[in-house]
Amino acid sequence: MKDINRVLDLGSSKLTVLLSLSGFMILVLLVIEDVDILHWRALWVWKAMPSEQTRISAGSIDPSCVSRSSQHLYRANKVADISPTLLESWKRYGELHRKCAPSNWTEVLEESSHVNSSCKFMIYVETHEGLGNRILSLLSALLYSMITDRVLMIDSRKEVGKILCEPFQGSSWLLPADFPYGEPWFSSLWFPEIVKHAPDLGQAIDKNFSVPIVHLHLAHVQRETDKLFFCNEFQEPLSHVRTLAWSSNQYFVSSFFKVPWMWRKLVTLFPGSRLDIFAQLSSLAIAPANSIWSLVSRFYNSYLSCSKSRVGVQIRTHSRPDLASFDPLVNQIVSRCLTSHHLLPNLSSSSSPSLIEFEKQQQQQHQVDVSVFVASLQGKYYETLRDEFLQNGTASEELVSFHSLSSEGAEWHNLHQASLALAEMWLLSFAHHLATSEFSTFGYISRGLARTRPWMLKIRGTELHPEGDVCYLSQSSEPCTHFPQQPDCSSARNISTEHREWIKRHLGGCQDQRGGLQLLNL
Ligand SMILES: Nc1nc2c(ncn2[C@@H]2O[C@H](COP(=O)(O)OP(=O)(O)OP(=O)(O)O)[C@@H](O)[C@H]2O)c(=O)[nH]1
Ligand SMILES: *[C@@H]1O[C@H](CO)[C@@H](O)[C@H](O)[C@H]1NC(C)=O
Ligand SMILES: *[C@@H]1O[C@H](CO)[C@@H](O)[C@H](O)[C@H]1NC(C)=O
Ligand SMILES: *[C@@H]1O[C@H](CO)[C@@H](O)[C@H](O)[C@H]1NC(C)=O
Ligand SMILES: *[C@@H]1O[C@H](CO)[C@@H](O)[C@H](O)[C@H]1NC(C)=O
Ligand SMILES: *[C@@H]1O[C@H](CO)[C@@H](O)[C@H](O)[C@H]1NC(C)=O
Ligand SMILES: *[C@@H]1O[C@H](CO)[C@@H](O)[C@H](O)[C@H]1NC(C)=O
Ligand SMILES: [Mg+2]
Repeated sequence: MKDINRVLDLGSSKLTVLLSLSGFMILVLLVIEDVDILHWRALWVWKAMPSEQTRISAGSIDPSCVSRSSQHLYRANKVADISPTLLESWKRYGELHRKCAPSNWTEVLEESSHVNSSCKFMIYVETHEGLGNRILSLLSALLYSMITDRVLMIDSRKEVGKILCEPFQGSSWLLPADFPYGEPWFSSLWFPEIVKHAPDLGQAIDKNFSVPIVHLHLAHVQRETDKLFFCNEFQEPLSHVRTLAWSSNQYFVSSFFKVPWMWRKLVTLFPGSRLDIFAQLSSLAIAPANSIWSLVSRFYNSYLSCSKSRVGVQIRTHSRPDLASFDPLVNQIVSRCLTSHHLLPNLSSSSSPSLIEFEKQQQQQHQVDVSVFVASLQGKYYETLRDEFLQNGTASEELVSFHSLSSEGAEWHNLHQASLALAEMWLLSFAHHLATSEFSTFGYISRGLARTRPWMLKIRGTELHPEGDVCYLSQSSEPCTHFPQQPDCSSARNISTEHREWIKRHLGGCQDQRGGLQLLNL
């Protein structure tokens, strides 16, 4: 952990920086040859370099998206280890995006003969949900688009397109301003007009798939006909439909692995047991835009980087009238989880433990031992934790500092809160140790980015038990699919033995949601 501090302490030794820069240039020259996408050079270079020499160099930073290359250097688990087949497929997918980006969407949607008939499209519909749900849905739509060779496009009027970088070089994933959007549906559902009137899967089946577009309704509640999306037999006919629209709030990647056709594609992209799919996909496709990254980077370097260890705590309650209320039981559970599992040192039982010793120690070296980043809608959790540690100090006399970026007080759907939420997800992901809330998609994003198994805080609902087991270690860094669907497929029994064995090994229930489905990866 010391080396990442050194990495960011660029002023400390100009000589070292110069030496490593020249080494870096040679490596870049060696590596660039076979990697033609500028953004990904940095990833390759890191893999080629021993971690001790990793340096942020201006040469490797894409000015239009600084976070893309830099974010990995801030993580405890620095190397963005991406499966070579996935990287290859991502490069091909970027090419497809460039070749197929249409100049006239009316022509695409009317299936005009002017449009290259080998190009197919996926419109990601940004629903009215928390940011965690929207990102999970986006990554699911992206992975499905990759394995079905569909160009993924997103709504340029909403938030996701504003807070994330463009993932493809030389091609935009934003639907253009002159896209035939139409009027908002009701007050908040900004479905493009064309999507609003599009047939759903059931109607498409009735029409034998001879339709220009199908709207896939893949939220947590689905009609029987919507669920048929997860049946093997409908994948082939769907592949002939020019445009699909994806509206969802779930991480369906786990469910994809149950569909034989998708499973065969996916196991080549993610071979072996390295199933940190969220981490790999997000490191390719989702990077905070510069406006958000500047906040993240400034916060990290001001408050978190100088400590020996970093802890991320995300406090999100569910199933209660006010999700942002302060509950002393929640506070007790968080405190207890952090100290009993050694994420934080124990509090001292008296308010002034050997003050003289402490004073001497501070005069010699005054480095903060642990910095804790707390994310919650309710700021009082952060304040209470900070005050406890200020008042009592720790039994070991280690220093713990607490930090929080926002305390919004309620959940709003606007660009400002989405920006803060994204920044906080990323700041959490830089921690060496994480404690996140059960059932929270917000927490799933931070652990997925961090590629780590967090401690799961048992603070869901109102019947809380601050004695006993207040948290447990997550079985996986992958998000839980809260509501995997149980479709009634005619092909249900037609699963190969190999596939069945794979499912038994790599898919399990979730620890924080009965009936959930999760990829087990670590
Ligand atoms: N800035 C900030 N916003 C938060 C925080 N917790 C919740 N929010 C807001 O509330 C929304 C939470 O929704 P999600 O991101 O879907 O996460 P979740 O509610 O934990 O997960 P689900 O219950 O599965 O929906 C975010 O998009 C934010 O707008 C927080 O700690 N910080
Ligand atoms: C797009 O195509 C439609 C149908 O062919 C046509 O009416 C329209 O003028 C075109 N728009 C532009 C900007 O070329
Ligand atoms: C149509 O798109 C495909 C990519 O899917 C490309 O290979 C082909 O060259 C394109 N054809 C034309 C006429 O542009
Ligand atoms: C449905 O479409 C397929 C090809 O997409 C065709 O082979 C089949 O005959 C069609 N069936 C009906 C009833 O139209
Ligand atoms: C912290 O206190 C608990 C008892 O409350 C004890 O079991 C544990 O060992 C202590 N941890 C350390 C690091 O001293
Ligand atoms: C903090 O110190 C006070 C004495 O000032 C003590 O009563 C209290 O139990 C201590 N808290 C903990 C958690 O040990
Ligand atoms: C069963 O699966 C095999 C290979 O996966 C496929 O060729 C066959 O068409 C499937 N049969 C049915 C009834 O879906
Ligand atoms: Mg939510």
